[in-house]
This record gives sequence, structure tokens and C-alpha cells, in this order.
Amino acid sequence: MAHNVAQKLIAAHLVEGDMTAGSEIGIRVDQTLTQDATGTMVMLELEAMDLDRTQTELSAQYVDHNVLQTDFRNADDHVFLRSACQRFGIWFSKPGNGVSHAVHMQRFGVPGQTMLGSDSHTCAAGSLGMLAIGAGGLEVALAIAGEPFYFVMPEIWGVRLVGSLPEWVSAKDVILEMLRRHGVDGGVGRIIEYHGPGIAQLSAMDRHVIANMGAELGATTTVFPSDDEIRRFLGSEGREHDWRELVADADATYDREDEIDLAALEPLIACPSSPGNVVPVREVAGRDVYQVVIGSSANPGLRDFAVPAMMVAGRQTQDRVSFDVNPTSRQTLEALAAEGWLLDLVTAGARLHQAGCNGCIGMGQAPATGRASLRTFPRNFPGRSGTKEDQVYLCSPETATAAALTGVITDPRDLGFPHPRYEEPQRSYVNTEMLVPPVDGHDVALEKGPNIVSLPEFDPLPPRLAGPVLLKVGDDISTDEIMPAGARVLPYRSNIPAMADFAFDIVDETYPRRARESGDHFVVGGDNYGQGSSREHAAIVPRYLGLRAVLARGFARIHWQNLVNFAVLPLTFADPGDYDRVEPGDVLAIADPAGQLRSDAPVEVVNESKGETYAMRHRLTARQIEIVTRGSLISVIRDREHS
Ligand code: MIC
Repeated sequence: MAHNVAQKLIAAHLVEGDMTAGSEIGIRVDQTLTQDATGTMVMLELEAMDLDRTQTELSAQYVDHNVLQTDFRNADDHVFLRSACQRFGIWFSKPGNGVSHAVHMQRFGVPGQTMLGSDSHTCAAGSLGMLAIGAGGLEVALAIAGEPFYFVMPEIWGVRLVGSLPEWVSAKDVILEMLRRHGVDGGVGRIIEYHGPGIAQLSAMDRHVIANMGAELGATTTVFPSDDEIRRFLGSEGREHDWRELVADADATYDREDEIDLAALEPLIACPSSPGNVVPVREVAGRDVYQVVIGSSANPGLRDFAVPAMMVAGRQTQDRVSFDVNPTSRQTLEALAAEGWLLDLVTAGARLHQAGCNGCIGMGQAPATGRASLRTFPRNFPGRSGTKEDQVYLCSPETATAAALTGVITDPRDLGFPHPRYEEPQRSYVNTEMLVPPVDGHDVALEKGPNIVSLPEFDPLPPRLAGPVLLKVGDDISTDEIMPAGARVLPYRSNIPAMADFAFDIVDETYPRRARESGDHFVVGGDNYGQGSSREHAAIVPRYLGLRAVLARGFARIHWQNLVNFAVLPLTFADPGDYDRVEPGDVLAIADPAGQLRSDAPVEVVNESKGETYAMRHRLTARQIEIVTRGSLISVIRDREHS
């Protein structure tokens, strides 16, 4: 039977289930990626699971998120992670070596392999022809321990690219076009596979841009074929031996299809405060700009820095604009320095920051209140920048740099000079000195600073679940709103009790206090609840504060799985109209929740305040019902080890 690239990848790794869209499958995981902000939890989970050594072909841990060291906390996490890498046999990428996704692609990505990562942008490695999926930390810990990864077999969505990109239009505009067409939940339950003649002109890093932000569409992942361009890319990284061809069979089909004529695209921009809020740049041109930031995993290629450098060479950035440059990796920084582009950037007024995520996760670079900040980043959820009343726009390096030069949002085609000519270097500036290989560290002790606190224990599902609705939120609530990140909160990623003070504080800062007072409680949400990041803290912390069920119109994939793993029931309204009937403060009750989950009938949630009953659906498999009944996936694993 003819297969597309996604089907080939899944078929080659399938260990359970069959490839029918909508049914649960299990796949073998070849590689894992963890970053510091989620990785400390993963290492604590490996410790709780009593793991001896990693069972994957390759696991790599990056320190890229929590790179500001304003006190001991982040620094202690780095020390802890290094010791855990030695203990379990994991590569350690030191702070300053760069953003996980780009470094991993350059150093470790292998076409045809699978990867699970505790970061929603893990899908970026799909650019190489990998099946790379973002997941909660616990799922990744299990993969490191050699367990399969279970997920719902997605539909495969073929997006055919034709034509060639016009001047001043680049890969970021392609993914922004996808977001303009399909919105932030357009990819839910789907793998996006790009194909067609338009692909040939996209470099591996251009494909990374498009694959990375498949996360913003809610897609399970994105895949590209592994073709001659991937061979060229791996060759330039000194890894041609890792290349293998992986392309769709000539008569392969897709569950659904879309086509983009690259020649018809224009510069696009996502307006505040959603990656789905996309319009042509010309529609918002002329607005004053306060800050421009170039960097992040969404535009990690050398060209994403070199083109801005060539645009500003011999010119000055506007005096009211803060022009921030965050080299994605040290490799990029070295190349920029060696080629002279760094000097052009700095001379034109660039503020140079260390290689890492920085402002993308609110780790510094918070913009001024209500002032426009144009970023080449993947996300602009409300408050994510660290400023509550932020105005963050997402765009290409060309559009961002145009604004740095003019001080207002500017379609780069209107700058009046030609697009700089950029050619990929034959050979990358490879330097692996900040990448520490695994050692034989069976006896290494985990070095835990005072802020590193073991995971809380969670009790099994009670015979009756009852409590008030403490929050009711709208559609597309992101994990940044549920469990904020940023310089204030991220240092507590390995300390759940301390982190609890910040839960939902962008939405309602009284939530932690009210949750502590009330104990068991419910949250009501709209569509696509929990979109965005993979951080399991967005499930663990509310659970720690007593959240037992979320009643929503729909859930984002990774957050849904995280809720299940930590035994918060994700329930969907059978009649979406019931969402309007429940109000904050209503007391809800579920009789015999475990029994109801096991039966085929909808779960009945009684609104005791209003005397109404809502029929709720769940998609839990028998395996997942076991998890929520026992109180968490960790309890299930622990009991299994001890039985
Ligand atoms: C993000 O972009 O939101 C993050 C920070 O990379 C997260 C992971 C995290 O919260 O640590 C993600 O994308 O999963």
C-alpha cells in the first residue's frame, strides 16, 4: 500500500494498535529531547521511577529556558540537570549553547527516527523527516525508560506547496498563512505533511520554521520529506552519514488536502495576542514600535540573523526601538561573528543577548506597557512576555527588521532597497565544546539545591467528587494563562508547592487562595482548553491545589494528556450549550466517577446549585481510566514496579 511520509514513520515504529485515525496507538521512541524548564521534573520522575540508564538510542537535555540567574534557583537547576545527565546517561547541552530545537536538529536529528520531547516545539525536527512529538514530561520520562509513547492516531493532512516565494517573503510567512487560514486549533488531531514542488526551495532551517509553529496550529506534529536538501544540510553539519531518503510514495494519499501557492504570499503578521490573529503587514503598517526581537526556535537559522544584519548594515535602527538580538545557538553566534554580520548588527544598535530562549518565554526582555513589540517568536499569548498589558506581534525577520529601521510596523517591500542575497554556507561553524557526552555515571549522586522539591503525592479518585466551580474561562485559554512562565515563575519549575502561588494569576489572581480554601474544585473552559506549551506544571499545580475536573468544550492535545497523567478529569460537554449554563461558584458533583468513566454512558455532572445535570463525554481508554482512578500515572508505574 502506498504511504505518505508520516505513515511510513509511524508504521516503522508501531508497537501497538493500528493506523486508523482516531484509535490509540503506541510507537517506539528513538530519541528524547528535554529542556531545563520541563527537564528538572523529568529527572525527578526518572528518580521516582528508579531508572538505571536511559533506554533510548539518544537522549539530550538542554539548558536554554531558565538562563537568567537572578538568584540560586536556576543555577541550582543547571547543576542538578548536569548531575542527572551523568547519572542516567544523557547528553547535556550547557547553558549558553542554545535553544534545544535548533541544536538538536544540527547535532542529533536523524531522518526516519522518532523523537519525543518535553516541549511543544519538538515538532520542529519534522523538518528533517523525523516523527517528533511534544509531550508532557512524564511521557518523556517513560520514553527515556524505554516505554512506548501512546497517542491517538491523527489524520494526515497533506499541504502541497507550489510556486516560489517572492522577494521579502520567507518561511515564517508560510506558517503564518497556515495560521491565517486555519486558526490555532486548525491542526488538532492531525499531522501536517508538506509536499509538492515548492518544497525544494525551502532550506532545512526554513522547514524548521514551518514545522516548529505547527504547534501553534495545535497539530500532533509536522513532517517534511528527507530529500537532497536534508542531505546537503546534514553534510554541512558534518553528518552526511546520518542522511537517508524518506519521501512519500508516488501514489500516496492524505486524509485531507490543502495547497499554498508560495508566489501569492505576502508579508504577514500575527497581531496581539494570539498566533492565529494573522493579517497582512500592510493592514497594520504605521503603528509605532517600541521593541524588535530577533531569535527563538521559530526563526533559528543563520539566515534569520544574517538577513537582518545585511538589512541594517550601514544603517541605524530607529532611536525609540530596542533592537534585541538573541542568537539561537552558539553555533549561530560563531557564524555571525566569523562572517562579520555581528558587527553590522551591533553597529546598527543591536542589544546582543546570550544564546537561548530569553524573551520568548518571558525570561527577560519584557516590553513596556501597551507598546508594540515585534518578535520572530512562535507565541504571543496574553502576558507571556512578562508584561501584563503587552502588545506582542509575531512576524518574519524581514518584517521585524524593517520596523527596527523605521520605528513603525512596515511592510519590508516598502523599504525601498532590494532584499539582501543570502547563501547557505557550504560548511557550518560546528563547535561541540558545550555539548557534554553521556558518561558511565551509575554512582553519580543527584545534586539537589534547596529549591528542588520532590513531586507531591496525589490521592486516588474518591467515591464522589464534589466542589465549586472556581473559574470559568473562554476559548483558547493557553497554558501560559493556566501556569505562567517568565522570569518570576520559571525558577520554581522544580518546586510545585511554591509555584502554586502563581496558578492562573494572569486570569484571576485570587485563584490560588480560593483553591487552597476550597480543596476539591472544578474549572470550566471553552474550546481548545490548554493550547500552547507542553508544561505539565499546568496540570500538576492546579491538581496540587485541588482541581479534580475540567469541563470544557474541547481540549488541546498535550494539555489533555497532562491532565490525564495527573488525574484531573478532562470532560467535554455533550451539549456545548451547557457551557453557558454553568457559572462560577456553582457547586458540582459527580457520583461514582470511576464507575461512570468505565460505563459507555456519558458522565453525569450534577449542578447542585441550579438543580441541573450535564452530560459529559470523555475519550479515556481503559489504560487512562486506570491512571485517573489511581491518582496519577506515577502511582500506576510505581505499583507496577512493586507488584
Ligand atoms: C513554550 O514555548 O511555551 C515553552 C516554554 O517552550 C514550553 C515548555 C515550557 O513551558 O517549559 C513548550 O512549548 O512546551
